[in-house]
Amino acid sequence: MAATQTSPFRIVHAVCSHDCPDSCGVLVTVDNTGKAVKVQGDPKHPVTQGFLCGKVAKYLERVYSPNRLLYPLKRKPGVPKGQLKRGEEHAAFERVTWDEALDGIAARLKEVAERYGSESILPYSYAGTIGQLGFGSMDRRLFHRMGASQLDRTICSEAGGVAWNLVYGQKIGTPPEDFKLAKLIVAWGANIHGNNVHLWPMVEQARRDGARLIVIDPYKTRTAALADWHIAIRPGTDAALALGMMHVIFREGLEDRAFIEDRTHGFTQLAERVREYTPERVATWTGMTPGEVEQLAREYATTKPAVLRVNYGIQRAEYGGAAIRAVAMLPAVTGAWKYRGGGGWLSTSGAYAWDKDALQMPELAKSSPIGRLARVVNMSTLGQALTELGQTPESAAKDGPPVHALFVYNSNPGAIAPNQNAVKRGLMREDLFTAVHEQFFTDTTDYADYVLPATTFLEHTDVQGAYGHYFVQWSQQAIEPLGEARSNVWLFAELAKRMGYTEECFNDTAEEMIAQALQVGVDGHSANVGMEHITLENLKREGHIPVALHRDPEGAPLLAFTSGQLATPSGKIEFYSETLAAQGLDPLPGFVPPVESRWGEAAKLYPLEFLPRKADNYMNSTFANLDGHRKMQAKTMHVLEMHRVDAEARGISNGDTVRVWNDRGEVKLCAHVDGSVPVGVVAAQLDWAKLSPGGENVNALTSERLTDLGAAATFYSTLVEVRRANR
Ligand SMILES: Nc1nc2c(c(=O)[nH]1)N[C@H]1C(S)=C(S)[C@@H](COP(=O)(O)OP(=O)(O)OC[C@H]3O[C@@H](n4cnc5c(=O)[nH]c(N)nc54)[C@H](O)[C@@H]3O)O[C@H]1N2
Ligand SMILES: Nc1nc2c(c(=O)[nH]1)N[C@H]1C(S)=C(S)[C@@H](COP(=O)(O)OP(=O)(O)OC[C@H]3O[C@@H](n4cnc5c(=O)[nH]c(N)nc54)[C@H](O)[C@@H]3O)O[C@H]1N2
Ligand code: SF4
Ligand SMILES: [Mo]
Repeated sequence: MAATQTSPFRIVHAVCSHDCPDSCGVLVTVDNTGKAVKVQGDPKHPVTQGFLCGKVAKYLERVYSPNRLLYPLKRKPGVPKGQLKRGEEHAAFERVTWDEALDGIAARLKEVAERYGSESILPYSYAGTIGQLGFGSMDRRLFHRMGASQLDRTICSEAGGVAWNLVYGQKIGTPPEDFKLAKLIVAWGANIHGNNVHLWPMVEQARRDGARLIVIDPYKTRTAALADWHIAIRPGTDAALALGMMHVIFREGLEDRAFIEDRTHGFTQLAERVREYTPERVATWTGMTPGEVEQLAREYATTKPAVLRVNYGIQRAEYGGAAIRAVAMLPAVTGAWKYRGGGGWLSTSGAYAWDKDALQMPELAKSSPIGRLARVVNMSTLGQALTELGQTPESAAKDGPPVHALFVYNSNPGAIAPNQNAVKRGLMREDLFTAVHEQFFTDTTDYADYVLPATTFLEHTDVQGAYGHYFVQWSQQAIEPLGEARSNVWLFAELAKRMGYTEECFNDTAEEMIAQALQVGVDGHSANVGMEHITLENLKREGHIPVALHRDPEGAPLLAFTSGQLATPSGKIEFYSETLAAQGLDPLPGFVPPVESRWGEAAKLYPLEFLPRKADNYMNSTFANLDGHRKMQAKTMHVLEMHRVDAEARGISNGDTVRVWNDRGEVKLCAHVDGSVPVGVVAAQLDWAKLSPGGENVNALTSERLTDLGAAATFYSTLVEVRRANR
């Protein structure tokens, strides 16, 4: 957006790149010295509506924090790896130039590749930025060319994504703006107020017009506290509830027969399956009464439009895939998709047909030393990858070499990866070389050989979609990088050159790559269906442009899944999946209790179900190091929320220091009796490990067990026991 000639300020259109469904349009005010002086939500963006969340409203505290990493660092000779106290990190490192850092890293990676094979190099990244370039572009080009192991990015949404796509073929749904029109909103494992706050004004508008809000969440979130009905379901039992609702719906003839006939596949089998899910049986699993199951089913099936906001909470459980499939089928059973403001939404990311091949260039793997795409390592089992993979002759023969070099960016695995003690053991290995590209010293940089300074979204250019709305957005660099901070694109392009790679693609600029991501049908790449009208030029001019899926040519919102062939094998909404049957998996959704649940063997030793939660004022582990954000979060920090019954059974009173432990680890927290949890469930929040008492956070307790679909992490299927700590 052009600045007026006389104004001492410019306003730049950027996008909040944190891992949040809202992907807010951000207007950055920059003064004539080049300093950003204000960030505000774009008032013209229909979902941002001019406001930012509490975390990012204070963003300049992050950008200009005195603790930003400003130049490359190298571990001092002889200083062992391991957790450092906040403020003492600098002493472990010495400042080097970018040239020294890049040459040093390239030399080590070459040496590792020669000695152990290129697959012993593992990139580790997730969603520090969800800009298309920052998340995955030049980095993938480099690592494909290198023949480094590929990373299966499963830590967040794979179980749910796979499950949703099995039913609908595409991750799209009701536009958030249409929630205003709903008469019933069900937030199912979705903390709208905390994690998706820009949906909240739509919910409020609907409620002003008479809608009811039902929240299904074991934890009494801010959203649950504001609901008309909060169902504190037991963790991991959502599939049972959804199937029980269908049982009631079919028994009472509340389904939409015409819609089912026309749009779905496998109704007969589904109807047969749900017969066993009587409200009485469902009640024993979920902790609800049979009457509540019936009431929910009736209210859901008879209120129109009814909309589900399903978030990823329910798929961080061992059978989270089955749970999302079952819940996702509800609007197909009742025909809720036919009504504007009805239906539901897990993610909108399937609406964005970026040309990923152009961005990531998997064909470069052919020029790598192994001449093919490399093996895939699951990021949710990082502990195993660093401590077991390839470390016995059998594993080496089956899985390939051990990991000898780890390149971390966009992620803080020292805090966010499950089974933290295994991860730490791995990071401590003397024979592991680790480089970390970061904005701050974190739990992970304490184990790095090199720490490289990264830019924030104010300091680099990118393009972004969203998983909570339908607008492609242009994110323009607003200020010069602080110190010697550099973007992901810059770093991986430079590193490619130091590795000796001469392909032209390593010279592409950010704008060229954005044009590639948006290109239509070039070089045999797929056309960007629904994004054909979006170009770099008009995006720069407009700031945000809706994808075509969102509106038909007359401008009316499209009703998802109500017409045409879907991208499922049958072309219809699939209740029954031949794909799963062919893999020997249950083709229908069913309820199986997690191994780590009150029904599992381990519950004899560890009887409490643990929710290691996200903090409302952080973004996973991001922001936890900033004092302003810590202050906002202080009330529930390092607190174990317990039900009175569980506390009394253990002689625990409010304010007691408690040990929370299982086979994998232990954390010390302060008991909060009468917390926001039902009987049998305890909850605590994710913080940085190094800022937690004892130097370990909640992920010391979580496991590397994977979900039924998508091989994803199971943070919310964790059993623990709790005792008063000896003081
Ligand atoms: N403020 C803030 N916003 C965030 C994040 C953050 O850390 N802080 N993280 C971002 C990220 S990475 C993501 S993926 C998104 C997604 O965010 P969500 O998927 O909404 O994330 P969660 O908070 O993990 O889960 C949502 C709710 O599910 C509940 N839940 C847990 N287990 C169960 C269960 O078995 N059944 C049911 N019904 N509910 C259950 C949890 O108590 C929680 O309140 O949010 C993003 N937004
Ligand atoms: N116990 C528990 N564990 C969890 C979860 C939970 O709910 N409970 N949630 C899980 C989920 S859903 C997710 S998505 C993961 C998230 O895991 P991560 O994606 O690792 O998320 P963050 O903790 O936000 O760490 C991101 C890091 O990237 C850095 N960063 C930001 N922008 C850039 C950039 O442009 N370049 C580079 N190089 N770095 C950048 C930030 O400074 C930050 O340290 O955590 C998972 N872990
Ligand atoms: S974190 Fe989410 S709500 Fe906050 S500014 Fe970023 S996109 Fe918007
Ligand atoms: Mo996530």
